[in-house]
Amino acid sequence: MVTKKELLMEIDFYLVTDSGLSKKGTLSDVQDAVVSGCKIVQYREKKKSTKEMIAEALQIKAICGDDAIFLVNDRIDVALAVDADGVHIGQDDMPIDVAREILGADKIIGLTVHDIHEAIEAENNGADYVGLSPIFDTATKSDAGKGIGTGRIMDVKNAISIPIVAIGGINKKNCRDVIENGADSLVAISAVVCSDDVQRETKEFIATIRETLDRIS
Ligand code: TZP
Ligand code: MG
Repeated sequence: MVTKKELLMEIDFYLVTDSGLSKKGTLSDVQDAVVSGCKIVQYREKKKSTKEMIAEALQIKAICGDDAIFLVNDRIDVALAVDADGVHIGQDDMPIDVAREILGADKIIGLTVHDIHEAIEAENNGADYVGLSPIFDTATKSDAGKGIGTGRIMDVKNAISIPIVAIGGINKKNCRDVIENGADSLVAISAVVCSDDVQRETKEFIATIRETLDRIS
């Protein structure tokens, strides 16, 4: 069986949940994305109680099963409570070495980085992948800052060997450019969860990413 860490090397479209933006709800979005071939889901929930999050996280974990990696944003306690595959944390969250100590070697830890220096530090401190953010301006995260542009992705790619997940303002028009410039995977929140058809959007993102990766390899 492929381990979740091995599966991390195969990710293309990466789903991050957003219950505030979602048209059909978080569980529906996860279900639609996973049946459409999405191999990684991050449960990002800023408004619900810990109790509600644990209940929802268990349902997401069940949907992901062996098919998709299941990560929890920020909340290491919630990830531990439901035995998620890992966490995604930011620069101001728990330091990565402390998170690793708590979670153990087998869990996946993703870290948000904004530049090449943070990316190198993330790899040196044991991150399994970096989320490079934000590539473009975005209204989805109010404190995301200005888009760094696709040109910066390749600089990061040349400096680290763990996977790069691009995030921020990505849609179907600009996603080829993101992959051509060195991203291994990408997140598109509003472009997917605000849609009427999350299955169609997920499939189209995956097809475009795969086609672009094949063309440039
Ligand atoms: N982290 C950096 S940008 C962002 C997050 C969670 C929001 C991305 O959302 P969208 O709608 O894909 O721009
Ligand atoms: Mg965070």
